[in-house]
Amino acid sequence: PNVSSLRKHSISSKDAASPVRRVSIEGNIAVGKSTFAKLLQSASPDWEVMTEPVSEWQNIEGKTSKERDSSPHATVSNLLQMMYQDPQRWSYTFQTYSCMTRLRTQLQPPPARLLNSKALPVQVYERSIYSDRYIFALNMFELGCINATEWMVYQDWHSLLVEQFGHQVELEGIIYLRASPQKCMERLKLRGRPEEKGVQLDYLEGLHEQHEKWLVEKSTEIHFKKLKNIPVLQLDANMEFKSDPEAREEFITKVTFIRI
Ligand code: DCP
Repeated sequence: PNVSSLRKHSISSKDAASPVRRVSIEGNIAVGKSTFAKLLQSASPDWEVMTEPVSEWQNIEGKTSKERDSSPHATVSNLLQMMYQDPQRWSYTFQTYSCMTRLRTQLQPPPARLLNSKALPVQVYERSIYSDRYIFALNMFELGCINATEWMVYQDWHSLLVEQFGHQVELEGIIYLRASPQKCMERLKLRGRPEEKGVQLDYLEGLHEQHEKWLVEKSTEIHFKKLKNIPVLQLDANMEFKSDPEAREEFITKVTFIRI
């Protein structure tokens, strides 16, 4: 799949019922998804980024007013940290919560500005409920951090959610930011998120393999027919697109091309 197949696809599959197109940015930890998403947003007013709800995973407390009333001093948990510190104990819980909060975020209606746009508005997701399952949860299962029963339960509720809500967050394309695990490790160290201090290169290598199997080799067993046919635009994210204006320009050109 290349840029032209993504373009062809987006023309033919424009869903008249949906006022916006949705595209997800996928890639390894710290590859630069947020930077790239901001770049897209600044390049065109018709692109709106929905960021990943990482802060919710770092900061969990009772959400409903009833819960707050019953325990005003509820402790705040950092589930991201708990998962990295004790993956066997917390991976299932983390994967449940990250997928649920992502879906909740992505189900929010697009802003009016986007709906009123005369051009073709695009909502850009940082990751998707599909990478939650086919990259992270699957990887944790294969590493033995999610056991067979947890994996069965995860897949069961994930499939139900996709059946019920999938059409509301349906993707027209995926942008795969592809970089070597070594490059991601450099960027991860540079950004220094405290919870990720213990992340080792072999973990990033495992996640890289999962991305390759899903988006390049297409050998991951995917359970949703529509997802199998989604076009993928691959970008070489080893380039320093944050600091190099030429690399930035090249990325934008490739992505805007798919909108014609
Ligand atoms: N994570 C996870 N399981 C998921 C989703 C995310 O374990 N299903 C973890 C990986 C990271 C953190 O959550 O430690 C944030 O995930 P991302 O890689 O999506 O976000 P980044 O901030 O690393 O992206 P980037 O630097 O590319 O913008």
